[in-house]
Amino acid sequence: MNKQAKTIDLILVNSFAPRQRIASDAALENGLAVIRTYLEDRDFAVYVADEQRVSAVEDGVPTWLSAMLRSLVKLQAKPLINRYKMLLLLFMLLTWPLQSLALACRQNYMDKVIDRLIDLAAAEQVPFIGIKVWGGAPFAWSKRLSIKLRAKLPETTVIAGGPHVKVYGENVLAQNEFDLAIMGPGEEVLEELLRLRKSVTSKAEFIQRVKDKFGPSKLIRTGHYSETGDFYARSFTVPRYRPTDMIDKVWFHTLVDGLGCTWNKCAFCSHTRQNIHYTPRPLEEIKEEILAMTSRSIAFFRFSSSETPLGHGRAIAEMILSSNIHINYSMFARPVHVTEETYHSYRLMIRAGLRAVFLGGETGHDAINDQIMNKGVVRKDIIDTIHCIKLAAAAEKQSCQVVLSMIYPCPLIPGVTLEEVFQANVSLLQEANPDTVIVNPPGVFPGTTWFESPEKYGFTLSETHVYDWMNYEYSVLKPIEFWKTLNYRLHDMDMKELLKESGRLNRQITAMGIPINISDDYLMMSQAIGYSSQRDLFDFKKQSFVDILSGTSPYIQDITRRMNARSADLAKSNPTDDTSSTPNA
Ligand code: B12
Ligand code: SF4
Repeated sequence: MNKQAKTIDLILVNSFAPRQRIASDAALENGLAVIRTYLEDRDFAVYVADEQRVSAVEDGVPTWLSAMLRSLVKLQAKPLINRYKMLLLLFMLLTWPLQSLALACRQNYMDKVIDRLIDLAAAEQVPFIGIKVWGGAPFAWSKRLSIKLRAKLPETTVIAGGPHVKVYGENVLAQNEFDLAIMGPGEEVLEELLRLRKSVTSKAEFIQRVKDKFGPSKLIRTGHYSETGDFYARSFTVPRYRPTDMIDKVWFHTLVDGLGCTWNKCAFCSHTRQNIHYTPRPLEEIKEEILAMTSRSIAFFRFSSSETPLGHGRAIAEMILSSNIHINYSMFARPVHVTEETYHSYRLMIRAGLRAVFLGGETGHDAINDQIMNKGVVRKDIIDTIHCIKLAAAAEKQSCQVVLSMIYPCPLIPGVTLEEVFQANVSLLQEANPDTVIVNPPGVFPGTTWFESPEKYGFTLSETHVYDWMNYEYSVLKPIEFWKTLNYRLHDMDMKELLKESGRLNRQITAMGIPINISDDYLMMSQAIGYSSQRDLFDFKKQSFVDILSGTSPYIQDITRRMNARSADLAKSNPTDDTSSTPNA
């Protein structure tokens, strides 16, 4: 790790898993770049440690082992072996000890990263370590880092933040895992904490001052998560990526186009923990951020807000077109009651570079969507919105692919059977024909309506439910039947049966010729390198599956190289911007 000339005030660490979780795991690390940029502009020295890189899944594993695993996994995928159950079983048995060895090597490597971080913190006497915590294995790793670091450097404060804290809030601190946690944007509150730390001489004094200022809880809620409205998130920061931030990464930038969602009422959704529903980001700032990125060869964007409402989406598209900006982007959207205006909005957005939409549909059964999901949309809206996007794309002579997200199985209401919901889902998909579908089993997250009244919805949750889910490691690239099971039930189904049922729908979808589990950001980028047919998507699934199962990355590396080259090409065709010559570039 490179030392900085100035004493480091804060080390920011991205947590990571031993294996890939989705194909775009190694997206540009926007959240930590935002915090670093904001704090550096206020004269703090920040060091970012980010192991989340495309080829990093192989780090720590001997080359011979990776090569052997890859060959065996490839053989397993061969139709001849796949057809004979005994032969397949034999191959799986052969692979199993190698898988365990490779995973042990990864764990060992991950522990070494912890030691290196502790050495750096000790050498520089760094007062704060901030961890961007992701769920599952990265959470376990974050806890190991925190425990070991605090044992060795008791005066260093460990602060957790990022996606896992936004979803689980105070639960990430239930066993004193970290000194503090921030639920929401971290940049402004970290500035405050750093100043506070400089004003006292010991960690104990600092923690006391934090309590005096923020209250007794070790969880500080900021931005839209703040309960009082007196929140820290007065500004948006355009992050400055450095060349090292871009090495071995997938060059798409997550652009904060706004915060939250206008509906904010779905019964299962953890985003509803935000107290303010939706705030659009000013267009001028969005423009500035896009141009800052294109000046760094980044022309692919994933909008971050949980929903980009049509009005704001249209305004962004108008700004992009009138500024002669050339980019590709993807976004989350809600199905709507389609009108002429919807069609024209989508045409405009597609003209401006919209290439993929992640649409939350949840189910094709209207009564379930209403009484169980509280989604606020009906089956017709889902079908019409998908058709509208397709028609708009055809009219623009462009491709814009749709990922439809569903929850199945799900809680039921009297008079409706699971089979009826299954059939309603299948017929929805037949009519809507999305490009890809993601089927999630029903997760019960803290702060959601399902979590508040589990019995009303037919869930039986164990005492350790939240803890189990916080640590639950899964990968959307793996068939759902291979996921680990936890102790929770829905109606008369345990988790094994729930996963089996999700798997049944997945198989039906695949049989309909629709590929499953491909994220919108990947769709948007792969189209740019000519992968647009369903056959291409199936091929992508097959090849990336070999990577993930073997813990290797040749395919993802290859496809990333091509996507990044395309990103750089597209970026060149954009207007230049003054901020590109910042000293940190
Ligand atoms: C873009 C995105 C991605 C990108 C990640 C890009 C990136 N580098 O962050 C990609 C596509 C790679 C991705 C992947 C995954 N994602 Co995602 N993703 C999102 C999304 C849509 C936006 C996040 C974002 O960029 N926001 C804007 C930036 C500025 O915010 P931020 O990164 O959170 O950072 C701010 C704060 O969190 C805070 N902060 C961040 N780090 C730290 C650290 C400290 C110390 C402090 C104090 C503060 C702090 O300050 C930052 C600046 O304000 C959210 C949903 C949403 N709308 O929030 C889901 C979401 C975060 N993802 C989620 C999931 C489940 C996943 C996957 C596991 C997908 C999967 N099912 O396999 C993978 C995991 C990837 C991994 N690395 O392990 C969950 C969270 C799960 C969890 N508990 O960890 C979310 C909330 C969606 C959901 N509701 O399910 N994702
Ligand atoms: S699922 Fe989507 S639409 Fe529903 S509250 Fe969450 S972000 Fe909003």
